[in-house]
Amino acid sequence: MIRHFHATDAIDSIVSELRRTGVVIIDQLETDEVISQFNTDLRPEFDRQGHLFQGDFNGYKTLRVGAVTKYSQMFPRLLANDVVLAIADAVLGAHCDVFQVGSTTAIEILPGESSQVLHADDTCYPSHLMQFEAQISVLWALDDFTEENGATRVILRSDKPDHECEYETAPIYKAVMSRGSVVIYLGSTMHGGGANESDKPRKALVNTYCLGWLRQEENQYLSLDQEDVDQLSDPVRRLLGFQAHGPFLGVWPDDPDGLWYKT
Ligand SMILES: O=C(O)CCC(=O)C(=O)O
Repeated sequence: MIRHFHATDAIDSIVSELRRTGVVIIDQLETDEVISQFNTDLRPEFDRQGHLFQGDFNGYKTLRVGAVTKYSQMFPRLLANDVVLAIADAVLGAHCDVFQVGSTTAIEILPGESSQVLHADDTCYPSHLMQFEAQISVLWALDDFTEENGATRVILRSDKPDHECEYETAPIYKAVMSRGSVVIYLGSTMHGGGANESDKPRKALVNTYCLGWLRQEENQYLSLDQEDVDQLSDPVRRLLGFQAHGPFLGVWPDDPDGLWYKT
């Protein structure tokens, strides 16, 4: 079973379950008003460009939008949620000076979509060479996630500890949760979108957070215009990767004041 927590639960106990099973749900982390506004902001983009990313992996009845920062003023609030950042820091902080965003993707699974192939998100890195987790994924429910409408499917690492081993026989659990909740999984956790057997779409936002010395999965420097970046608060801009990692990585010669690098 995927264990559910509340935002007020101790971060240590959430992180300990995340390390043990590879996945946790935190219920009602954001209000209905914020999620409604975010959905309203994203709608035109799902309709305009969502179909462009269809394929065998993403599905043919699924709409996707990347570089989500551009499309909603609510996005920074979701991205930089205190509980999410505390969990990311607990998992990643010991292995880097600062962690950063890996990717930002909104996903709408339409009725009739079949299950996505189970996969681990950290395969964008040579994670088999690493002794620790390179990233976590934080998937926000933008609609209620039910057994029928495509709730994310997950295999617990406590059932099958090594994601390289055969996982076909392990039980699969669905991240059933209400809108405004999040399912958080480690980069090594096997998971995938579920089949949507309902008559309504299922929307989600998935943000990944990775070690600050890794290349980001989604290139924020090319995805975001200067105007987009200028509108962000300093912490959010840094979280999106607009900073050096330590004094020697990602340095920028036009930064005589050292503001690009700040610990
Ligand atoms: O939509 C979901 O529930 C998960 C999607 C996913 O895992 C992916 O596309 O990598």
